[in-house]
Amino acid sequence: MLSIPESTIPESTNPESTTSPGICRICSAHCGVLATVTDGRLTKVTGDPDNPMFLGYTCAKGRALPEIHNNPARLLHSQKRQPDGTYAPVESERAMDEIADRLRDLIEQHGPRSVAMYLGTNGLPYPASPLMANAFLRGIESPMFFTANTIDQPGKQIALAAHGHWLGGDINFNEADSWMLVGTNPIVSKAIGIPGQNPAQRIKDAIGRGMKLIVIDPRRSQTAARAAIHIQPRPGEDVPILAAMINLIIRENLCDTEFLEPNVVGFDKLAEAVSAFTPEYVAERADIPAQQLIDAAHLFATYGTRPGMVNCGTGANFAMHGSLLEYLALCLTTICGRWQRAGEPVTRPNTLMPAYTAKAQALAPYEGWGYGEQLRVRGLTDTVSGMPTAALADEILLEGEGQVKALICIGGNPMAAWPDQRKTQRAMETLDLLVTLDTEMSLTSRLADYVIAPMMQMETPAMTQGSELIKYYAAGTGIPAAYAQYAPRLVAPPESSDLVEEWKFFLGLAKRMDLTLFFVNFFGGGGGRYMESPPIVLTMDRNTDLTTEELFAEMCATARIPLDEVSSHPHGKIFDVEAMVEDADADCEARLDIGNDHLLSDLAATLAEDFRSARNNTEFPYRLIPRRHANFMNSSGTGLAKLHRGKPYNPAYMHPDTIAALGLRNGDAVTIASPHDSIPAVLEADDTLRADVIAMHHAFGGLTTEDAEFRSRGSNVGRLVPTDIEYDTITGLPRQGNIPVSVTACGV
Ligand SMILES: Nc1nc2c(c(=O)[nH]1)N[C@H]1C(S)=C(S)[C@@H](COP(=O)(O)OP(=O)(O)OC[C@H]3O[C@@H](n4cnc5c(=O)[nH]c(N)nc54)[C@H](O)[C@@H]3O)O[C@H]1N2
Ligand SMILES: Nc1nc2c(c(=O)[nH]1)N[C@H]1C(S)=C(S)[C@@H](COP(=O)(O)OP(=O)(O)OC[C@H]3O[C@@H](n4cnc5c(=O)[nH]c(N)nc54)[C@H](O)[C@@H]3O)O[C@H]1N2
Ligand code: SF4
Ligand SMILES: [Mo]
Repeated sequence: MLSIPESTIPESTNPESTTSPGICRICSAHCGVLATVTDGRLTKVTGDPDNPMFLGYTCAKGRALPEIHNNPARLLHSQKRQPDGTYAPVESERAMDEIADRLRDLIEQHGPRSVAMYLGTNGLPYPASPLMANAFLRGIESPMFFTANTIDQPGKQIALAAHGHWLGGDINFNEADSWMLVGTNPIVSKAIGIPGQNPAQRIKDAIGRGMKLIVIDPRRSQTAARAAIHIQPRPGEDVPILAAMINLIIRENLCDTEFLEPNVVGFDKLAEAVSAFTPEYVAERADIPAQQLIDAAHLFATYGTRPGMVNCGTGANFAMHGSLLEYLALCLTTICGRWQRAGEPVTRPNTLMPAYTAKAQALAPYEGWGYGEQLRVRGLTDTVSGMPTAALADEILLEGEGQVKALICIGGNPMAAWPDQRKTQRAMETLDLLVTLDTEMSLTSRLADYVIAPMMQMETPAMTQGSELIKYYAAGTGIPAAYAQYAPRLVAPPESSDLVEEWKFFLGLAKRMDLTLFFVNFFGGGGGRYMESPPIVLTMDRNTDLTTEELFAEMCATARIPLDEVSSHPHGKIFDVEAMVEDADADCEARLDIGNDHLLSDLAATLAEDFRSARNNTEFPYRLIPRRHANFMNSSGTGLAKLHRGKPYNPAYMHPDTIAALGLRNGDAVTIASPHDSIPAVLEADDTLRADVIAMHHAFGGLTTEDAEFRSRGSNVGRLVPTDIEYDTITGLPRQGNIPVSVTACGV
């Protein structure tokens, strides 16, 4: 039975203004907010003081939701490219007719593999959208489902597959005495390590309680500024640093042997593999004091009565050895026994996800890569982290059997965010059919045949299930409490608009193509991640007629707390769930593996790297590293004055002494060149950086022909990144960080 009624926009006694609780889903924190609708328009979004999880917290992005909704650049009608290259509105039902026809033709001529899909970050706000998109692709029997995950931190799932999962789950940050963060800045990103629900407050509380934080970052980031130990290394040296810490902890017998003995295999292999990573060797490589490395290892291994975990972020993952890095982070966590144990509370007990019994035991490693669909380039395959997105442009450009001819992009922006922007643009222009689902004429939409205009956040029902489930992708993510919120539609789409909900677009295509779809809850794609409970499968065909609210109710049919119970607490609720980690099964033989041969042989290979001559690269003397912008979610929002505050570009941040040594000045225009390509940029002094490093936000800039507009659009960092020279051989993730670059005045 349906528990959630189809929501109608609230009628208020005061017709002018209504304020209701809602959920911002711009990022995975999913803050509970208060949304004010005045005369049918979203006019104000603020924090919700009555939300027990967020206690009034929001960030600048969430508070800009009215400007995002009412943005004059927002598409109110789907668009179709005309023969002369301009765009004209097309009725959404008609667009579906035409797209279904073209897909049918392409599949008939070239087979189902010719149709690919790419899911970007704006799948997250609409929980049914990625799942229906994936069901559609399976419906046409194409294996070509790609997501932003494989240009993000795919090593997290690879590492979990190689190491196994601890079924007792994560330690609770809010109770821990120490924590280590490697190349992540959760105070800004709300993504990893420090819980994303108001991370600045969480870390303040934690430090007040006595927590000691170790942060490894070439920049004194907002998070590093709060660290007890901030290691500020050369970028790209995180693998040696973690190996050295493991080495020290093993040599000094600081491991949790009681935990290791019954739960873990591979210890001797790990000990052998890290043995060459002495503090002195790594200190020289990473250009850090050896004593600081030793102090950090000691702090992590011995400080406090409830010591914490280690989590890595994008900065560290982009440096080519992401899978190995994430594996070493799990190994370090495991040798110190940093998992929740029998008799302790379950940190992430699930609320809109199914209840389960957490057990103090291992789930054995499983096959993580090298199976399934083979790509036609670089020997890459499908993996537990999904198909390698960095190879999709090649699959579009490479002629022959299996060539991709049609691409559907959902809430993603390849032209802004994929590596090798020039190749990406060639690929987008080569496609027979490019469809984007986007709220504006994004860079990618400007190359599309059809742009489908979707409803936006507050025009659709919302729930926190998606924020909960990210814990299955990685340690240190997800909601650390039995918290959930549901919010109905809060505002009607603008008058005379023609907007579709994305999942209905895919069901609409399927109906026209007479497909029966199997909608699988929880995971839209990407294979064999572990979950305790079986997913829900819904069969959908041309007779299916569901509201989004009904679909949400189906998706939550196995929730620990029923959706109607959750929805009866409009400000969200932390439920009283007594979930404790139970003892291991008596017959459990599964073990975590810290001696994976494949990954440890990669570690041996890093020893052979000639770091001294790489350091003395006079042609490309600096290293370009990534960092997130507090006011934008990747490319989203960069055009909004309220968010860019007069600076619509992404500066090249550089240490003031380095700028001066180059004879340049703050604000100068420069050319940043990598061995692959170059971009223009504007220099900005930033003394939080190492002197040999430049930091830039990604996903800015125009098309490849629009470099002259760099002061109004910014510059595309992905342009500097080749996809096929240096990459993680398992996931295909290219070296998107630690990029060797030169900086020269460009006199604009
Ligand atoms: N060089 C470099 N490259 C990187 C990174 C880096 O740090 N450096 N980071 C990588 C990472 S971690 C990621 S996740 C990827 C991101 O890659 P993508 O997800 O492909 O990029 P986004 O810019 O997040 O794309 C978001 C798109 O969604 C649209 N949008 C906004 N709101 C809505 C909405 O409500 N509905 C719909 N349908 N669309 C909407 C925006 O207009 C935009 O076009 O980039 C990766 N690329
Ligand atoms: N405001 C905001 N929030 C976001 C996003 C956004 O665009 N804006 N994007 C979202 C997305 S898609 C993701 S994936 C997450 C990412 O979340 P995070 O991984 O936390 O990303 P960043 O905030 O860029 O933090 C990366 C840090 O790594 C450091 N770093 C760079 N190179 C290296 C290196 O080689 N080694 C080490 N140790 N550190 C290095 C950088 O200086 C930076 O401080 O954030 C999400 N949240
Ligand atoms: S932290 Fe994320 S979810 Fe919260 S208001 Fe900001 S963008 Fe929205
Ligand atoms: Mo990401």
